[in-house]
Amino acid sequence: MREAVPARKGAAHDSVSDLVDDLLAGNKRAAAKLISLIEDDEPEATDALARIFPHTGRAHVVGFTGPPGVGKSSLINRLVRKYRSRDRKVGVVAVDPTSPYTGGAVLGDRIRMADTGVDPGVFIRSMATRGHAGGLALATFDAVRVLDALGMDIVFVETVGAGQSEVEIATRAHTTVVVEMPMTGDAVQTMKAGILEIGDVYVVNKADLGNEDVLVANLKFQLTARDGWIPSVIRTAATEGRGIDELADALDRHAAYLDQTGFRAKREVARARLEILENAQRLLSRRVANRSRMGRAFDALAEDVAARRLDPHAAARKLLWPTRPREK
Ligand SMILES: Nc1nc2c(ncn2[C@@H]2O[C@H](COP(=O)(O)OP(=O)(O)OP(=O)(O)O)[C@@H](O)[C@H]2O)c(=O)[nH]1
Ligand SMILES: [Mg+2]
Repeated sequence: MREAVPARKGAAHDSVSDLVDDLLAGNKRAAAKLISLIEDDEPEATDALARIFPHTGRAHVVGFTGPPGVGKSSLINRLVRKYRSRDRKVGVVAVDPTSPYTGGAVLGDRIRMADTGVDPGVFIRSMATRGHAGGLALATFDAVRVLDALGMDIVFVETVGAGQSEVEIATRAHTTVVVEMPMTGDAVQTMKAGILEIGDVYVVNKADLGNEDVLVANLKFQLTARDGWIPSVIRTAATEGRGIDELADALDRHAAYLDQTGFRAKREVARARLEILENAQRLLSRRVANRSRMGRAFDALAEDVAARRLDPHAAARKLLWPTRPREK
């Protein structure tokens, strides 16, 4: 048993470094394997991410958010082709919806987004959201880092417009694209609170359905500068390929703006803060989980609490810091 440990470690070590070498050489299979390790929260993923980290930071990371069915995947599909025609390498990380009853929709998504998958300059991957201990955002942006290290020039991240994901994406991407579609009536009122503050580029998709002028005008009227940048408002019809050139131009303009003004570096620092905290929380929760599995010490604490000898807060402190019971 004791001999098996270093042998296993050695093997894992070699395979991780091979995987990282392959990734840095532009091997898409290595990227797929690494993302699976991240998805499964395997310890090798942490090792691999540490090794690839110095080789990241080059890709322009663009987050897409917006209500379900608004056309995010369709737009990304078009953009992938557009950027390939501009000779840029493109990565896509799509976050699947968690709802168990959307299996069909997820499959449809994969099929639509996969038709560019044979090109070596394109890498598209859906991430499962179920049960990742480090939180979805952490896993997603670790996958983005893999695609960055793979040599992709631009990486699109598609999230579902639910919960905290819009805000999360805006704090992590270099450029945030908010996708909306025209509706009858006062469309702006149906937009989620806070959505006007997070976008760098607003897309009014499904312009082919008409009535888009009201939404465009409302957006232009309400949007204010973010980091000195007045958000662009672009009309598109993803299914027809309309407005895709303008959208790609807006993304490139925003990337150039961030570079020239130093805001890209500032956003990197803001993201680093979040990632440090998230990783710290993850380490801590792992530590808690390990301690609670330690058996007798944990049982004793539980008995002390049940018998009112110790309150749960003090017991938690003891669990985390057995030798420093007073520490908060
Ligand atoms: N008429 C019209 N339909 C569109 C347009 N863009 C997308 N669609 C359709 O809208 C539906 C949803 O498109 P998706 O690209 O899957 O939308 P999504 O935002 O990625 O959806 P989720 O990932 O499920 O949130 C599909 O049936 C598309 O064909 C458009 O510009 N015009
Ligand atoms: Mg989609």
